[in-house]
Amino acid sequence: MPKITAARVIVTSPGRNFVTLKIETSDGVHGVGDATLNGRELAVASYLTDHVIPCLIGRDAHQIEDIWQYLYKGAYWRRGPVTMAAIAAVDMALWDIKAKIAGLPLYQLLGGACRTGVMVYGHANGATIEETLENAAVYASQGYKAIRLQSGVPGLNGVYGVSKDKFFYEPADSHLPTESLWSTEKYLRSAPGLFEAARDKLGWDLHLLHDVHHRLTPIEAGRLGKDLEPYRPFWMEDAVPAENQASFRIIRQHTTTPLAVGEIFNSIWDCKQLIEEQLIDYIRATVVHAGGITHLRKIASFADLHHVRTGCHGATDLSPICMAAALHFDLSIPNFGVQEYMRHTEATDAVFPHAYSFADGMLHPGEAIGLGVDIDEAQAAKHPYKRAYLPIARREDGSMHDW
Ligand code: GCO
Ligand code: MG
Repeated sequence: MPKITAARVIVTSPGRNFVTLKIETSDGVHGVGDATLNGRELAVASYLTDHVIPCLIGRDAHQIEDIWQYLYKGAYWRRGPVTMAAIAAVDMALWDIKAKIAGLPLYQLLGGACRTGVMVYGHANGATIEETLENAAVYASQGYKAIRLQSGVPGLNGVYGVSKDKFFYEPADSHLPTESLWSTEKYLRSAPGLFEAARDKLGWDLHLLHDVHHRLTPIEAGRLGKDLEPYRPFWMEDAVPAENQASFRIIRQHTTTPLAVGEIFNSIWDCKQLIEEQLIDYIRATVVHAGGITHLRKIASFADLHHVRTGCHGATDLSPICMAAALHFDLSIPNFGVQEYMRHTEATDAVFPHAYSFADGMLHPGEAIGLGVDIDEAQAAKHPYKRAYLPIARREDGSMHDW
């Protein structure tokens, strides 16, 4: 049996912070897992180094399910983003090892390919509607079949989803949280115009998506969903903060716009009611933040029973390791919907050489054995950790709003 002989955490910041777990085995095979938790990276690094790695040494690397249960049940303190990102990193690395030993790309171990590629959506954004649509046209010309549209709101000094750099959107941009202004009234006035203009300019063949980033109440979300209906959006994402799952009933009562939620979910318990009551259409939980491939498969299987498809989070704060894991997963499940794909910078790609590739609006994990991604430790060492936070949002009266 391949025994776990060593494991270590590598923190690197090629433009943004990433936390990686590398597990080595007695067979000489190693595996990698993403453990990045944007803005709280070192908490997961410590959880792994101080509390998980000592318990892994000597274990049979093939026992993926048992190790998952051991780390989840054994901690006593279940769930939460730090714990679940740490467990996810172990899980990814062990699947990587198992597939490498089998000599197969991981998706073959997950049941094989259900599709020829994974449809992805890119991010078009701009300070104005015109700028957003120009940007969207560039994505369309690159072959994207699905595009997320975010635009500045007149009267607000910078809103969620609108970045300085058009192609490398990176919200965690400062050593202390920056502050942006929010007005629900102004946003609700401008958002439908973006979609109306988008259909005029881009036509009806593209899937158009929008992220509300937890900014609305259920009844406000119902109204926005209704206002967007004529433009047939692919989805409206994170319409409200989702701690209260029952609140989605109100949104559902008012609109047929498809709903997506879950990029910050950590386990099936965060979406059990949402899925069971068919209150959503897409579940956005990811490999890294929802307990790894082992747990995400459970969520996806449960979702499949309730007509819910997947739409995994894929922002740049998820490392190429998570992206590779997501692609193997996406390729192998029956109820895949779409995969978010924000390109990483060249510096990040140099730290994480990978086999996945983009063509015709689709990603494919490639045929390399394992996850098909690795960490170049010499490259990683060139980029020391740099504290960085996501911004916060305040309303016009100075009170805190959801981000
Ligand atoms: C998305 C997300 C991101 C998050 C980021 C936070 O839909 O891609 O909302 O933009 O803000 O991943 O860590
Ligand atoms: Mg989002």
